[in-house]
Amino acid sequence: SVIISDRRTLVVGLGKTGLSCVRYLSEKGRDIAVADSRQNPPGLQELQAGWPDVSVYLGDFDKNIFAGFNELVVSPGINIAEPAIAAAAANGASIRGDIDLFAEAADAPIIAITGSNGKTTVTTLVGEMAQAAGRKVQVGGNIGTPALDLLGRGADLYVLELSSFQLETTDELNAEVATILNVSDDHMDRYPDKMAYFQAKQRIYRGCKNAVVNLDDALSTPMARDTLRFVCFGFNRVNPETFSTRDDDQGTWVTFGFDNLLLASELNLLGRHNLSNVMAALALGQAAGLPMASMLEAVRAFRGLPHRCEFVRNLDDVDYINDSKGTNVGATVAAIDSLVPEQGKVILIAGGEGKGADFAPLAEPVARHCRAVVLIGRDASAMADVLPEGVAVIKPESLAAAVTEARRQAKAGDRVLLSPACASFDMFRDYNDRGDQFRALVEAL
Ligand code: UMA
Ligand code: ADP
Repeated sequence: SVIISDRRTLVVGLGKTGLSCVRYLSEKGRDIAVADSRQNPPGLQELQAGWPDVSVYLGDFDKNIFAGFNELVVSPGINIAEPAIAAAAANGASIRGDIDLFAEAADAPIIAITGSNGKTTVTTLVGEMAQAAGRKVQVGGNIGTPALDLLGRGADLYVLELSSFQLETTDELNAEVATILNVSDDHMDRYPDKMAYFQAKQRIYRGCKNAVVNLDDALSTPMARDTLRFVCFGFNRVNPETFSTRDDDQGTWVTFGFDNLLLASELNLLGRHNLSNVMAALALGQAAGLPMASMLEAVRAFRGLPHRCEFVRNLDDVDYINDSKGTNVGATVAAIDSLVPEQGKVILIAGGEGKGADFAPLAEPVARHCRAVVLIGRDASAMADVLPEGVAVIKPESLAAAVTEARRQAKAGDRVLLSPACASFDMFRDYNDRGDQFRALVEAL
């Protein structure tokens, strides 16, 4: 029989996360090995240069190899239902992720943010609020820098964007403040059903001190009652301890309790969904003890992020908007609804790799607000199937042809919106690549 030493850890996956786990665990002196299902994973060279003694298993996951470890630290890009991982778990191995290791080691409070949409925007804004308040803040997680790489930098606050995949392998996060911004379908290629996706997101609240709850989305509410305090946000709900909005003759105010904080017109952001993101960020910062004055300063200075409802140019009285990060149906519905021009209609460019999503929720906003829909990519036909009669649907061969076609369809006062509702991997390196190509094509018109 196999003799399992005291604690052997297999780091599963050798992307950014896997490397951060190797760095962290080897510094702790732990006995580790690495596995990746690819023959040439991205972190291989760095691993071999930095840790030549660590064994690496490449290619299809092997149950017999996995059985030799009593702890697996699995990267978010890998499904924990993989047979070799499930078998190890059934044998009693603990299945963890980088965020679980981080939660154990964190030496400062954590603000943790998940949701189907708006995570990166809210995470960035909260980070800027903390900076404006003079805090030593480190921002990471799904947004880019693996959480474990944030340790040891002298932080007095961590702000983490977390995906459902990262949460699945996290037990108690014990965040100072946690939120689920909103829940709509995403990643249905990785989950058996919507409930499983929703339950993964709920794990963010485990052991948290403050929960920030979106009153406009019931799925944002913590299911377990282990939260000490709630701070809420939502449109048109002026209430104590709640960030909200109120309309008067000056316009739409963002409020806290009964106080007006700032006018929506002071924001440098497009779209009503971004007002929700601003309320969420204020609520998170407030729950973490950031002063209101520095939060408002950061909100007023914030210009949004590229590829998220980003204004590109106006040509012939038509706005071109790059929302390449609209990678699920909920994001695209929000983009259409909140970018309807005052005088015209939307020309939507969408399509790509649909991740098993149901496109049906697009039908209603498209029927109401779109003059034409230009579809590209693998799931163009599946998307065309759900679209209403009476809206022109065009399926060109390339993004370049799509941009030309959109220009041809647009009338003065319209907006051309790239918001694919899909991942980009069938045609592009990633959503940045897709958005950059769109921007270049539009600038060349
Ligand atoms: N992969 C294999 N075999 C393996 C390991 C990985 O085929 O053995 C594939 C995965 O299927 C995936 C790719 O490699 O297609 C990358 O997976 P990974 O787990 O190695 O990813 P990392 O490089 O560690 O990056 C991850 C997050 N990626 C994913 O969740 C897929 C990054 O989020 C995150 O920034 C990074 O950790 C740091 O925390 C990216 C993302 O696309 C931006 N996230 C999804 C999203 O936002 O929708 C969830
Ligand atoms: P995430 O990190 O969750 O993907 P981002 O901040 O990168 O979120 O925004 C991604 C896209 O989601 C944007 O391009 C926009 O279309 C949409 N979006 C942003 N915030 C919201 C929101 N609060 N509700 C619905 N959709 C949103």
